[in-house]
Amino acid sequence: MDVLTFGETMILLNPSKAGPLRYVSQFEKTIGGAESNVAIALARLGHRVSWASRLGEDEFGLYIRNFIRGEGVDTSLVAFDPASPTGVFFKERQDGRDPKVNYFRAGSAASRMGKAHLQESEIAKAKILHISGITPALSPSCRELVYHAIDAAKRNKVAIVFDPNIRLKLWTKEEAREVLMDIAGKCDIVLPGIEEGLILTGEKTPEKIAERLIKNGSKAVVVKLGDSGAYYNDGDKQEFVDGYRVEKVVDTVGAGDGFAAGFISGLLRGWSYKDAVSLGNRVGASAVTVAGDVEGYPYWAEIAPDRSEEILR
Ligand code: KDG
Repeated sequence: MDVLTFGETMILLNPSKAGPLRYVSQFEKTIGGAESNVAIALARLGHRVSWASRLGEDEFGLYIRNFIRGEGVDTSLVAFDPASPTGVFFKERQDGRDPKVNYFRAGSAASRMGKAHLQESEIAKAKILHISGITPALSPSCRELVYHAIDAAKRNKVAIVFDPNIRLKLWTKEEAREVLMDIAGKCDIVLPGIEEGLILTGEKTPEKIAERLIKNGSKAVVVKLGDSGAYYNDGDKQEFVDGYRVEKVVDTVGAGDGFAAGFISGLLRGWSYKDAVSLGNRVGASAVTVAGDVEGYPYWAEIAPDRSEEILR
């Protein structure tokens, strides 16, 4: 296995028009979840990736599992819970701005994940463990699972990539900062957005944010800067890497996950940090051209048509 990731994926209901949801009568059903977004994008780039989770034993749970499995992601570590439902969320479109997000996920099947859910032997099989800061905000048992996964990865020398993914609808800034800084300090590579960097470190510039996170214990940091690209500090070298511009931004949700997948793909290919970050920028940019999270992620053949036969091992 190249990458193991775990977290909650929900049914995403996208409104047919902009404006307050009380005036919207039609929605399109798809799925949304940061970690499964990363898994799907990685699978499209040609990697072997497993997504572990817990879903309700209901129609929505089956739909999510089948969708993700259909994208070529290993879902053998997905469990179905007969006692709690699959989470749901609605986007609320606001013209010219990112959509608002309305969650119906409290008490969901995924929020009941815990330590027992992910065996150390499964974590040991991966080259990279991807963790997002959404999971520790879901419940105390999910937080325990995150720490368990980090400890197991460390014992088995599996590199850990951490995306803070701060969701202020799930907890306060203060709580998020305390828990996520602690987790970040235990992870090898941290991928904050610039605003997340400010929340975590109190610093405003990418250079200072990266410096603070390295002092906090991480080996490398990449600060995402939207269409301006990204800045990395790998503990040795620091550099800004240009972004990719797209013609029309429809919805930026899913861009950070695309970035994580592109960057991880570059690392797995043994590329330099600069090239890995650039691939991250490219995959992230392709996510913003569509309303759903994953529809825009490219296949490896689109990235490198001349190397579409390349098989990664
Ligand atoms: O990164 C995209 C996700 O934020 C979105 O799909 C929903 O996972 C999600 C969350 O918990 O907010």
